[in-house]
Amino acid sequence: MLRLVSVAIVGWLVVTSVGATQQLAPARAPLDRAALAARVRVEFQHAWSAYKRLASGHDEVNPISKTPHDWYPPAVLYMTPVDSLDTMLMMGLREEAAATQAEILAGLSFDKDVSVQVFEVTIRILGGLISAYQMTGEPKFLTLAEDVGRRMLPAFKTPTGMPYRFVNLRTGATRDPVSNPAEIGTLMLEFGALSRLTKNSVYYDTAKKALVELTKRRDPTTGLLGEGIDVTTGAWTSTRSHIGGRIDSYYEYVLKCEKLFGDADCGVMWRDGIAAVNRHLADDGPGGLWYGVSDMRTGQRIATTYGSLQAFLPGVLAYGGDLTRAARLQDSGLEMWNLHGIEPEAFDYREKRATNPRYELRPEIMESAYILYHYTKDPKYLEMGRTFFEGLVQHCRTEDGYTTLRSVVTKTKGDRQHSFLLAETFKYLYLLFKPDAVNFERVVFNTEAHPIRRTW
Ligand code: DMJ
Repeated sequence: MLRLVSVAIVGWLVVTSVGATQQLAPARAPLDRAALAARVRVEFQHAWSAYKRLASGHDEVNPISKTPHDWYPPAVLYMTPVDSLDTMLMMGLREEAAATQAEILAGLSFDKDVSVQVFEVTIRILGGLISAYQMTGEPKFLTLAEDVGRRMLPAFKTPTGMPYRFVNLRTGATRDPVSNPAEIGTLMLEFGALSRLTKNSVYYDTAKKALVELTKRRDPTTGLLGEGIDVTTGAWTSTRSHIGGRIDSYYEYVLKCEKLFGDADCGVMWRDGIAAVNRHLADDGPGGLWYGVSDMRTGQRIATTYGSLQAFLPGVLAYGGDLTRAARLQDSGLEMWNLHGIEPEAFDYREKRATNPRYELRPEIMESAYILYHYTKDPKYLEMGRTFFEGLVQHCRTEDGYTTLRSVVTKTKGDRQHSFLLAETFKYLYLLFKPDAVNFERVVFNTEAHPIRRTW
């Protein structure tokens, strides 16, 4: 039987169990949710003002070199403004929101001879515009959303109906047939909502066909997806299966597609898919619950790697009703975070070692804390949120906004303030401390944290 002994020393809390000594953890001030929400809001403004000062009119800012960054130069898609607007509205930053709305409506146009990544433009731009339309009631946002949605449709003209990765916004020319489940399966919420809002079913039907065709190609024995597939032949190009980048948000979207549209096919895809994941990818041992990498054909484990992208899964498990696995996996994520005071991109959970030491300002672990707190009201998730927020501020804040880390071990800084820092990372932290800023039951967040309301 485990006996716990708790000793409070001035400024420190020592918790030991017989036979195991845990690390000394600094005692913390009582958690003040309103004060934390206010601090998150101030840090969001710090990041936004750096973007405005150094990169206004561009996609993102490089905060160390103090230069702008555009994804598809010379075109600009206003990634940061579009990604940030609904966060500003939720935070009650009225002046910033009004100016950002005016800037987007005056400057954003999709008539550009550039080849763009369908997935990224869908989750950031199309998702952001749909949220902006629903939150402001401004019809020009819907016009822009429909314009970009229509320009992406040629990507789906393949023998399988699964889209190319890139499409030219002006000419419709496509490229990069080797795609992956995340890029094929993370379009349904935005395209589906666009159909509902414009009453034109083409977007819903096109994204759904891609999702169905992808799902049909799951391994018939294991039920797993690989991480690479050729959209022209339907053949898998990589049979590595996991819940990280290139596959992750497929699972998120089949669940959310059922929640947002009541689509029963998506519900079946979710239940079958997550059952296969729990069976073949979950790694439940003395070191806790993790999800690793297996071969989709055999289910055999080929790597014991988790990471900052995988940290979305506790939230999605909780959203799907599996609070037990969700809570255990989030505890594992916290352990990964605590090793260096901030989480790595990839982590070998058997060796307890960062295998890719970067930190990209990712939000997934905060998002999971937010969703778990919503369902459980367990204050431990508020404490986790405080840990994540403080680590972010301590290691990634710069004079000019926030930057990535090249290494969570050495804390060497990178040079990019990704737009999802403003769309997601600060939004989920804010909502964790101030949940009434949004009605959780009335919206479904897309994978870039843009809330979509079921108005149909
Ligand atoms: C975001 O663009 C989205 O959350 C996507 O699903 C994964 N990558 C980033 C954040 O990490």
